[in-house]
Amino acid sequence: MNKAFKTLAPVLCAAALPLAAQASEVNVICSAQAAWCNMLAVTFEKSQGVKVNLALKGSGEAIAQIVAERANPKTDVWFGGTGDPHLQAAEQNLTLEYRSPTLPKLHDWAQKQAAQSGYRTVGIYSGPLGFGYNTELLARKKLAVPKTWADLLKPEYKGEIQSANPASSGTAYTMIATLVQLMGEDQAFEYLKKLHGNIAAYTRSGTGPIKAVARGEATVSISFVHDGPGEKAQGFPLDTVTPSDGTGAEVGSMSIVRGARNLDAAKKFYEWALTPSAQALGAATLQFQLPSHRDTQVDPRVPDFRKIKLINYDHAKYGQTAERRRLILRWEKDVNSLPR
Ligand code: S7P
Repeated sequence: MNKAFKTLAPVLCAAALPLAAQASEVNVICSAQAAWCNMLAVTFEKSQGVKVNLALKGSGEAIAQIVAERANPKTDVWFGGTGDPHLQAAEQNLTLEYRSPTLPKLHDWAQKQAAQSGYRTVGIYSGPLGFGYNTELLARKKLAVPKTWADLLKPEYKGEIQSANPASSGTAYTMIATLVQLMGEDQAFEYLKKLHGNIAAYTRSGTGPIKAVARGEATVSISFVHDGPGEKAQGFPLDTVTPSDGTGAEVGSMSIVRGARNLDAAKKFYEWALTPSAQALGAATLQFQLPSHRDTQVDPRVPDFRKIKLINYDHAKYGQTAERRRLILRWEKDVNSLPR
């Protein structure tokens, strides 16, 4: 055998292997909290023998990256994050149509998310929007627990509230879409202008405000309430409440990127992430969203949806690229430009 061929033979043989046999890594953007993402990566690697290259990004940053990589995708799977940007990615043909055999075993809201995206995304968890508050700070400042959206406008909360910035955060966009659905658009923007006067800071990421409240850097946050029990379990004086006048819930989602380089590994990760044992890793890392697989054990600290006044959030409408862009632009122009 010629020397050059002998050297190249193993490489050539590997190149001739079917893609599936070579798929030993998967590139995942994870938009849940770091502890959960890391646990998913380590457990998947150990149990399935596929290396996970993990990038941690909030929902807003994740969609921006997937749009930027459109011509040359480097991401295979996008796990977690609010559902609206996943629907946007589907609408922009950035994600792959894939019908999981597990779909019938998921809660209706998770299946609906899949159906309304043309099966380009799927619900993996859900969680309601509400308020986090620092119990010690509230007591020290003699402030009442806010119970309604209107309560947040009271003068005594001036400079006490943190929210994320809707331009960068899926959580904050969920807040705008929720208020628009609750109040009607013009009234919601009047509300947001008044709320702006009471806001101490807008954070880049959706989880920033509740962490600041837990650590005593702010008194009240507008946050997903499932992020509360994890902070409390770490010893912070934090509690949560959902507004009694109604609120929205996210459908945290998962999508496979169209043009994924490691498609077989991507599908393997996706199917595994939908299993009850993988979904239980959320609560194991103190993340208390409601899991989408009906057989996943539900931790008692997961918010009880039956006790929350939920609006019938129109994910299809508010997940549209044009609608999201329009509402965020209006927020920038009518609200964020105002002095505080
Ligand atoms: O993991 C907690 C959580 O609240 O964060 C996710 C999301 O990445 C937040 O993104 P933004 O920073 O863009 O708001 C939520 O899906 C999830 O429930």
